Formats: sequence, structure tokens, C-alpha cells
Amino acid sequence: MVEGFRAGLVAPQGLIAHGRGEMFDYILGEKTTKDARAASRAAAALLLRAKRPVISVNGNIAALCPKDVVALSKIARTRIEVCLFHRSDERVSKIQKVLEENGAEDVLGFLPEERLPGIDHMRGLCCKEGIFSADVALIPLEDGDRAEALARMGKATIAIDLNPLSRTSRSATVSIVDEVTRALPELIKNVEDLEDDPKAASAALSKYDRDANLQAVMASMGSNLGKLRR
Ligand code: PTJ
Repeated sequence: MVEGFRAGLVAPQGLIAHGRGEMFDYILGEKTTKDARAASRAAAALLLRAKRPVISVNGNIAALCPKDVVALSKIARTRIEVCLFHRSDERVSKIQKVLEENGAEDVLGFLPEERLPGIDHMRGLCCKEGIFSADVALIPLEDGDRAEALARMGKATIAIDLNPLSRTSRSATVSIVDEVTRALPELIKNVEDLEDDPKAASAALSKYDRDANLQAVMASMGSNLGKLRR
């Protein structure tokens, strides 16, 4: 993350967000839980049934896991859009370049023509062909206002966020509470697994209950804290 910051990919606020994430990951036990696995299977099913899926990439994601983003976009046939909260053209092009170096083609984000309704100018910018017209958006480490705006637009959203209490986690269609560098390989594995099994994909989605899943994650965190206290 520090290298990503020095290279101009990560915003200063991204370093703070990462520290917040590490704190939640510690309480989670620094591993992918069974609840995150269930959410990931539902997310894979959602991506596989999408007509216009998009992965939104910010500075933290570009620094942590550009290879996995590109691999997922190929397997799940999604577009990739660089969509920044603290936007500058310079950072968008640096992030785009990193994604291209990792094999991405046609990365969107440099020339946004649209805005997310209700989100102030720079933070709401997005591409018509990408996030604006997506039916399913994967939004790792997303800000709460933007996640809620996407939900209001009627899109299905998949959050990856270590904070089960965040507005992003609580407003997404599917919320994966896991560290993003563990969550993306797990999601890739689930897309591969469910790709030729529509019945299992439907079952994964219908079994998934976001609020119950988040409650279970919080219960695990509570129990881990109890163990740490003893
Ligand atoms: O690059 P930009 O300009 O688009 O900015 C990116 C950040 C992350 C700074 C921006 O989107 C932001 O401020 O996000 P928030 O509102 O801080 O939300 C980020 C969420 O991701 C928080 O709930 C963190 O706990 C969580 N998080 C941080 N690191 C990780 C994480 N979740 C999963 N894996 C991580 N490595």
C-alpha cells in the first residue's frame, strides 16, 4: 500500500481506509469465514446471471490486487471501470496503466460522461458504458454514499468490505466481509465452479440472506473478541 501510495495509485485517505480494514480483519481472525464463502457464492451467481456486469476499481484495489481484478473480469466477462472517490485524471491514468500491464483491455473511467444521481460532481462521475448502465456492479472498498446511490439506481451491487457495519455492507445486494486479496481469488473460484451449474448458482443466491449473513459475521467477531479477552 505504501509503494502504491508512493507510485501515485493510492490516495492518502486510502492508507487510512486500509488501516481501518486491518483492524476489522484482526477481529475477524484474518481468514475467510464460512459466511464470507456463502456470500461469495451468491456474488458469483449474481455475476454469472448479469447482462452488463462491471468491476469498479479504486486506488487501493489497483495497489493490492490488479491481477485478480483482470482475471475475474475475464472469467465473469465484466467491464472494468476506474471510479475514484478522490478523483484526479493523473491517478485514473496511472491506475488504468497498472490494469493494462496486468492484461486488462478497454478499461473505462478516463472520460466519464455520466454522474451517479445525488453524489457531488467529482465523486459521482462514471462512464455511460460502464457503471452508469451496469446491472451488476462489484464495488470493493466502496464509500457508503456511492454504494447507496448505486442501490437507488436499481443496480445489484456486490460489496467487498471488512466492516460489516458500513453503509456499503448494509446497502449492497451481496456483501462479502473479507479482505479483498482473499475475497477476489475466492470469487474467481466460485465463478469457475458455478459457471456450468445454473441450478447450484440459483441455490447459492436464494439461500443467501444479507442481513442474516452480516449478523453472523458480527457474532463471529464478538466471539473472537471474547476469546482474545480471556
Ligand atoms: O482511490 P479512491 O480515491 O477511490 O479512494 C478509495 C478509498 C478506499 C479511500 C475510498 O473509497 C474510501 O474512503 O472508502 P471508505 O469509505 O474508507 O471505505 C472503505 C472500506 O473498506 C472500509 O469499511 C474499510 O474497513 C474497508 N477496507 C479497507 N481495506 C480493506 C477493506 N475491506 C477489504 N479489504 C481490505 N484490504
